[in-house]
Amino acid sequence: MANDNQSNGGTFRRGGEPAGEAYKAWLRYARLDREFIEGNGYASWCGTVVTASAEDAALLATARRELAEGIESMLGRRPQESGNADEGSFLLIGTLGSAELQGLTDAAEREAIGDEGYILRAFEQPMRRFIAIGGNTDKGVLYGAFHLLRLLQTGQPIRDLNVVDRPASKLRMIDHWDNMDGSVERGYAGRSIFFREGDFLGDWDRVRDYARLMAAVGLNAVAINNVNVHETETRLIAPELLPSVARAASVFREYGIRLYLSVNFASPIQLGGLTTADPLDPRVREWWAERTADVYRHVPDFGGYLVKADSEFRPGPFTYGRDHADGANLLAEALRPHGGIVIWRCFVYDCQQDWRDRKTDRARAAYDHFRPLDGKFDENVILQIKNGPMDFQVREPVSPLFGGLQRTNQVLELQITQEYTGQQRHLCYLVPQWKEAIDFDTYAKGPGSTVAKAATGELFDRPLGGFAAVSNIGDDGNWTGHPLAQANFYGFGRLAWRPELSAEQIADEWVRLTFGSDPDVVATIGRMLLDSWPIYEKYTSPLGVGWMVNPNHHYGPNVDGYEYSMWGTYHYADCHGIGVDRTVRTGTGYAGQYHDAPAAMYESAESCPDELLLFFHHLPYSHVLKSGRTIIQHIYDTHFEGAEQAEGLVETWRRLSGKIDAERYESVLSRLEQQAKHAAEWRDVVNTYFCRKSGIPDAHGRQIY
Ligand code: GCV
Repeated sequence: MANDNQSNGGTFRRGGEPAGEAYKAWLRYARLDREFIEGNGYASWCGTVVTASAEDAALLATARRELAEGIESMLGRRPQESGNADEGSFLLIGTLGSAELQGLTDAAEREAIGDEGYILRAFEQPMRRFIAIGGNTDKGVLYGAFHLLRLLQTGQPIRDLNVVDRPASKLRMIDHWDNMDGSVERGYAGRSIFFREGDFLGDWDRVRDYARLMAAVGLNAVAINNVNVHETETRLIAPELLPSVARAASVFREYGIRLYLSVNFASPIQLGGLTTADPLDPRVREWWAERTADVYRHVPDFGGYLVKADSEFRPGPFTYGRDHADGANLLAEALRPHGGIVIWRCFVYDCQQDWRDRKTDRARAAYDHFRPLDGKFDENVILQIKNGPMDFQVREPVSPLFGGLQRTNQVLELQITQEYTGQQRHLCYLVPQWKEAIDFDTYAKGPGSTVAKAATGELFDRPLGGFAAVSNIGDDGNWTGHPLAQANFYGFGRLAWRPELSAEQIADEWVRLTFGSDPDVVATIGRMLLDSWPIYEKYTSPLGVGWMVNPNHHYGPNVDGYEYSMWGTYHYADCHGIGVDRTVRTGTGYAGQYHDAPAAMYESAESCPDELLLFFHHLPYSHVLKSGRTIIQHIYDTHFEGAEQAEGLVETWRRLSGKIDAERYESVLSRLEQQAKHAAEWRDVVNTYFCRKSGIPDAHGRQIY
């Protein structure tokens, strides 16, 4: 199976040259062992591709091309194309309604796979043996093709293949925070792949390569511009930029991905020359209806608008004394005739708080704003809710809007880009963090009411729902800055498709696709990934305390960096203790925003899990944790441990020398070395701060400054 460390091609080309290994990411299609190919019958099954006739669907052509190129790269021989499904050995691709595939499934199965699912099944018949890749739609077929390619690349048996699969949710989306000057807000992998100097960059080959990577993990939606929509980006929906938007949309369309745009709520003023953007003003409604119709003239399958309103100085309905349902429904009305949707963000809070004010709690804000509006949003509105109530910190509880909103479509927003988790200089595999959020039980309808079910729409029987995440992609040759940060993008796509996959499964799969199946490589990188978030948490933020970072760029330790600021981000450390009292009894009442079981768990320091203790409680440094250690000793111990483990990652990686191509090996090594150095800085700053503040020495007498 694939255990070489150079692949043999695939479709990626950069400037006419074969792309580097890192560029190919999870679509390397490394050459498989000859013996393995023979032993598993790959060559005979995959020697010919038959496309079911009478189909002219665009995505079938994409599926056929992907299969041809992937198979050629892995098996060393390009499959033949044929129209003859009567005899021989072949892959049969097509929609289930076609004559060739019609009899192969029953109605129940066709129903089960929905619009985007597929069956993947091996048939052995007297005159012919074939693997059918069939979907109700050509999009399903494309996903099925990528599934088969994944099985081949990871060396799975295909002889008795029988897969019936569909995505858990309708919306599986990537949000880019790309600006048209080419910068990427919170981007750590170079510049935008879409924009440069106020215009589209026009590197459509790269955009196509990106669309392939997305489709291969089942993603079906992309917003290409930052939710902070500045002046130039406001014009993305104006006539002069729409042809380029259409061009971008057509590239994504080849891979079944719909394009969305982030829009400026004040567009009617800034673009339309009106004096107001009041959502209830008929002129404003008319303006949005007309502009939106024009967008659809250019992009008939345009996905819709993503909106950040009344948040961090962005305009919104509050200016006009209207609420967020008024704002979202305004755009929903404009999009409805065209089948588009509004994705409206719940990241709304007071970012000009007075730090002396101990009553206002930013964690409460999203729920306080949106819970009263439950049921007031139009059917084509989806509320996009960040996983936690604050802002993508290393550790946060789940937003109580999950389970709190019962009559509103919702989508879970995660952050792949590592703003607060090491900025792609540190290794931090985020899938375990996301899994905790996705698996969290809200108890909204009793036990088993998980966030996954709320987000997919299953829990409250909502028509729309899904998962969105902020991209970590840039124009770096390896897409993500840190080569191992590709695992986060891959992992998000896989989870959005199937939230019940485990972090371990995803890591294992990603490593095999990306680095080959050498058992030592698979085990080592898998372990490094799985350990990385706990390690990062140890040397940075203890027990649910966040924000101990340098203001603005958010890299590196600064314990009081946000303590006396206007952003509502405090830990309240003094000489006695630390943490935010968010209980109902004595604190801000945030804990009461959850349903009974989680609310009770968080309300009491006894039952609150250690890792979130200081998020919910203000406690003395001498408080004893469930681990048996005091808070202060926990801070010291974890910071020493975390920094040591970060150093350990360097050593672990070095053992893979010679087993990984030099480009990726060196690139990861240099980042791990930086991480180890920087983890020591975190350790010393945090330990010293708390030692000085508390006056309590480390029980083990280690060096603190
Ligand atoms: C796009 C955080 C980030 C901002 C980001 C914002 C958001 O505050 O620091 O860069 O803005 O979240 O999600 O809107």
